[in-house]
Amino acid sequence: MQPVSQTGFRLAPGALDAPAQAVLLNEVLEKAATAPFYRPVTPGGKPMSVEMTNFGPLGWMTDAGGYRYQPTHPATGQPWPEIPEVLLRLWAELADPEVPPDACLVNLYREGAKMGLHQDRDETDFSLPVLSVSLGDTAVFRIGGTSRRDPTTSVRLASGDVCLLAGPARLAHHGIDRIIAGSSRLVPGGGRINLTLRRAGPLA
Ligand code: MD3
Ligand code: FE
Repeated sequence: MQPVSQTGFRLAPGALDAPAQAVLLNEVLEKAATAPFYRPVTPGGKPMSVEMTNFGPLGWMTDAGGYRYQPTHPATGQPWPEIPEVLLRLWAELADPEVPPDACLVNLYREGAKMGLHQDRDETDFSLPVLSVSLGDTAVFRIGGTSRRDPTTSVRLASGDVCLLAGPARLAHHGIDRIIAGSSRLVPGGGRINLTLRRAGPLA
């Protein structure tokens, strides 16, 4: 495997300063009041430790029916809230100025939550990057290569960090080993919120 610095993985540490983090978090929590976080269940029937909701035209979900994108919240049946404007601006600057994202997955990690090593392959087209924004407690993130057997490296994602996964890194295996509880005081009740912007549907 190539070093992570050559695979299309770009980390912008502290891209959002403390006030910008607080403003974004407020907007996320406000939108989550109408599209509440819920605990998804894997196709195999196991509840995930991460809680989720989505913003935008399409939201990623999993249940007994499988992994997919859908336009409505599984519990409320309502369309997902709009993607926060500040995230659309970040996407235009860092990911693609022409094609907007159509999906923003919001992951909530309370103490002890993690996400196993996986690839993101439920999108129609993998040519656009994925952009991720971290808020709250620091995460120990693991990223490897396109083969599950490729070696992995560990990277800490702290509050305000933005990372871009482009090119070969777009299909890299990755996961969250653990959250460092108490490393930030941003999220009420403690924990970490990750926002991931993607183009899930066709490009045109
Ligand atoms: C590397 N989320 O939602 S964000 C996911 O912190 C997911 O909640 C993690 O993996 C989280 O699917 C990691 C950073 C990230 C996002 C997408 C990627 C890394 C990625 C797609 C390809 C490769
Ligand atoms: Fe992922």
